[in-house]
Amino acid sequence: MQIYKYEKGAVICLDNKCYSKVVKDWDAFINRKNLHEALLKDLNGATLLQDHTLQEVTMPPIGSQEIWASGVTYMRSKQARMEESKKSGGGSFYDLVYDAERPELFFKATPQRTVGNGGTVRIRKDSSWNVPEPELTLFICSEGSIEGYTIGNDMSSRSIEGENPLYLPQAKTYEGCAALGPCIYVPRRRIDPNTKIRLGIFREGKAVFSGEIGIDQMKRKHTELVEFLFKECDFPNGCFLMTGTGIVPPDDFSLAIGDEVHISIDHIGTLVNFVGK
Ligand code: DO4
Ligand code: MG
Repeated sequence: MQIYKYEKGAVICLDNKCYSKVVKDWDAFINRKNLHEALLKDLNGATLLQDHTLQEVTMPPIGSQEIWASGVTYMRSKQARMEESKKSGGGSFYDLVYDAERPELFFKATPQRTVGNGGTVRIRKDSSWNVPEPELTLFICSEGSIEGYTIGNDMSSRSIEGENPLYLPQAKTYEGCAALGPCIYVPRRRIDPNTKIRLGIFREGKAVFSGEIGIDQMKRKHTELVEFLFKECDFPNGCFLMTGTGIVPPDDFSLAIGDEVHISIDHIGTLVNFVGK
């Protein structure tokens, strides 16, 4: 089952049928334990849509929640960070965190800094090396259970992060630094471990990079990340947690203004964003 956010509420899609439901409070709508069962009950009061064009859904499926992120959860990410911070002497931190009990978790974005499908993500003006990071993103309810999944783009400055690992918050958090969408996928059980994430970057209509990774390549369990995130933080309306990237373009690649970033994850769909100033 997928839920999309639009101006008046939610579009709930199940078995190729889509229903619209007026929702006054998105936070309360998604922040429910056993969300899948709750949504099935919600279908009773919903209107069946005859004609739906979900490509037009552009609102990120977020209310007032914080977005957090995990890092260095895939081997490819560990290698890329070690390489980019070699000169600054920061390379070994990434090696250590990959194997440590405590995962790397960082605050990524507020809803205001986040765009939806079709929105414009930004690269920092003081950054020379920029990449999108395509990440499976968990929606966790206030009680700490994983209730859904969406697609996240953890836009990142590799030049700032590589200069000094202490600059991570500046490399990761700025206006237009995150995209979420197009919907929240709410399966009956946890997401299929064979799920694939795909990234395509297009410049003037031509593909300039493409990559793919399976979520089964992740070093850590989703529940392990959530357990650490919830240790000393409360999230009254739930929260989103990006689970890290396993796709990193080669070191000579940097995003340019006008690029189109397409991130697809099985069962969820495709999140398309444009890179702007
Ligand atoms: O440690 C730096 C950030 C790592 C990250 O965002 C990732 O692995 O996805
Ligand atoms: Mg990331």
